[in-house]
Amino acid sequence: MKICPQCVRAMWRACWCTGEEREKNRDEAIVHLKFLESEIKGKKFFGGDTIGLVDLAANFIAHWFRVSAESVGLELMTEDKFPNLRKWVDEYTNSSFVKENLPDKDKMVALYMARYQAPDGTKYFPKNKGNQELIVMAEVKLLGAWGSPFSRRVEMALKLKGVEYEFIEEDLNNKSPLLLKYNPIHKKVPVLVHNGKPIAESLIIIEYIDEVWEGPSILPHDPYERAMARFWVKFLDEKCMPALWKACWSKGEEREKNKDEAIEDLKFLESEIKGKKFFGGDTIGLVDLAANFIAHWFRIISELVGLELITDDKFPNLSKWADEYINSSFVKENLPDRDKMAAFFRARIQAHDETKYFPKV
Ligand SMILES: N[C@@H](CCC(=O)N[C@@H](CS)C(=O)NCC(=O)O)C(=O)O
Repeated sequence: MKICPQCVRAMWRACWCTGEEREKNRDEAIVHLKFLESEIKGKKFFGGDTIGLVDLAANFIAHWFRVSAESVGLELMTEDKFPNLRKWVDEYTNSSFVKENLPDKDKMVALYMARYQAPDGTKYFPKNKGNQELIVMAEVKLLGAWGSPFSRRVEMALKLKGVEYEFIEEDLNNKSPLLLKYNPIHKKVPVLVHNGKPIAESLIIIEYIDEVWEGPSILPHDPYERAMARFWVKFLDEKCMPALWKACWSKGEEREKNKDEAIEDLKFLESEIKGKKFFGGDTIGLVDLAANFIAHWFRIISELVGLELITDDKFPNLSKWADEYINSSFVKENLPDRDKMAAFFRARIQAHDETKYFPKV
């Protein structure tokens, strides 16, 4: 028997939510608990006369949940509704072996209360809200910029995982105190703020997202493949993208030189993508997200500045990938509008705007 994660989640959320949300989670938890109630009926432990795997797994219900429910005044596993489960909880938590191995109840209450009073609320822990209301959901904020390929990568990773988040648009010409506080070293977007804790650098953020949230994997499971994915994204950010930028924004002889360098880099990508739909295989992965820039941004800019580089005849595989990628419905929905981007770059070109985050012409 499996103590299902939905049950644990619903119980936990019922503790830390209020109002309608609490009711919804409470109802969901009750449905799951009823199965346990009937499973434990007539038995001392889920394992029979002795503690077994299911009892160990149900630890959370017997101790953690009970303590947190008491702390927040939630009535759920009541004697009248769940007599067998309550009996098991008592037997279990009072058996000398278990008692010795559970965290101290008062210490647990103190921990929950401290979290409750903390300004930033951690995942699934409550946040102080005006009239002592509690909220549950982990807070995810993304400081980004609509036109930034780095910030879009992270948004796509969050969306691939189905993570709800609040997007905070930064004005990069007038950076907010929040950005300077959360990314004092680079002062750049994106910054992911998860339960008040900031993480900067898009590739590091994506790895974090992949580790923290369930859902489709963004990095490969195989350690060697993972290492290779990391290799390619480092290559993209540190070598290939700067070379493409330089080729776009230079002129004359300088451009020819930069173009040759960019072509050399692109050839490696051309052979890496050969025979594959995405760099990640059949599905979009870390390298595809990182190569965002090539598929969308670079194409727009190179058209505007009259640079022919990733052509169908010279880079057939890469061109095919770029087409497939930007036309996949998920990606399409998450890229900045082509015309808006073009207008943005056109204005920069006309104004000879050599801002920090755009290369000098
Ligand atoms: N290596 C960083 C690059 C981020 C980056 O360059 N962000 C640009 C926007 S596209 C930025 O914030 N620029 C502001 C500045 O340079 O002052 C990452 O991967 O997150």
